[in-house]
Amino acid sequence: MTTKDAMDDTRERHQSPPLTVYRGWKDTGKHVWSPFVVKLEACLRFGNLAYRTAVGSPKTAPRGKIPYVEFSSGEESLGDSGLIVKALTERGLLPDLNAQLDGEGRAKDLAVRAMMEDRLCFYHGWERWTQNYYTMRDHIFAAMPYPLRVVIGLLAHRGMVATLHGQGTGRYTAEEIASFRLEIWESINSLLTASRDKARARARGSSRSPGVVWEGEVGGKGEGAFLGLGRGGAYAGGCDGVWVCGQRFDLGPDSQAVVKGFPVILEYADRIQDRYFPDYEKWTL
Ligand SMILES: N[C@@H](CCC(=O)N[C@@H](CS)C(=O)NCC(=O)O)C(=O)O
Repeated sequence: MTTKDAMDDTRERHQSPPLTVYRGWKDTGKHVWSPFVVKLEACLRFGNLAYRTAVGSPKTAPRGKIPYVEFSSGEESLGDSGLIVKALTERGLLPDLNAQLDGEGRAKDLAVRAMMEDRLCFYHGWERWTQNYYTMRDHIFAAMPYPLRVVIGLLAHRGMVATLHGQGTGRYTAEEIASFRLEIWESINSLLTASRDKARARARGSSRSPGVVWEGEVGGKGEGAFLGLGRGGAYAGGCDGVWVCGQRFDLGPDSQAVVKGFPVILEYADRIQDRYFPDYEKWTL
């Protein structure tokens, strides 16, 4: 057992976690390749809710996708990262992570999440499944014997291409997709830069050292360091920064090159990683 495994075990034993998060892969001590899983884990950590991880599979998932969760009380399992967070909040297990946002902040939060989940996600899917097919196949289906992997891989590829065509991304050229993707990362970079600059300006007017606390980031328990869409406190984004953090693990080479061009995004992702995932292997581009 590695030190990380031992840390996980200890954390789980002492806090007797009320829920299990099924992540699709074992990968103890690491982020998995699903940004939705990373998003969910981040929300749980922002809210200081202990959990254990397990592999699971889309085949046994309530909505056919990972992540999904099960409660130790034996209730029905729940799927969909956003709906899981909502349900946990309604049950009083997780604080409302957006509690301090006003209407405008919530609207921005929703807009950023939609941009990442309903737009960038498809560009990344296109990059992974059409431009880096073998890497994707061999990671996703690593547990299968090679001949089966070839067949299932081809079926998955066909399904993904059909999905991308139906959704619309599959009808763009590679250049068009590259420009849309860049536009999104530029927007994230602008939000983060504005957030950091506001925090620095605030810090100049107080005894805090510049750059220590970003807009939207506070030191309190369970509060996140996010895009700063909120009013100077609490977590301010559903999965925006988590995507920045989480997608580092499944970015295709072109996306990695794009993100590498934005030091503020990298710095931000490092902060999330160091603060909330110190027990996970650190990723570098
Ligand atoms: N809206 C879902 C999306 C989850 C999702 O797309 N999961 C992917 C992995 S990133 C999946 O399980 N794909 C397997 C499949 O579609 O068969 C959420 O927020 O949880």
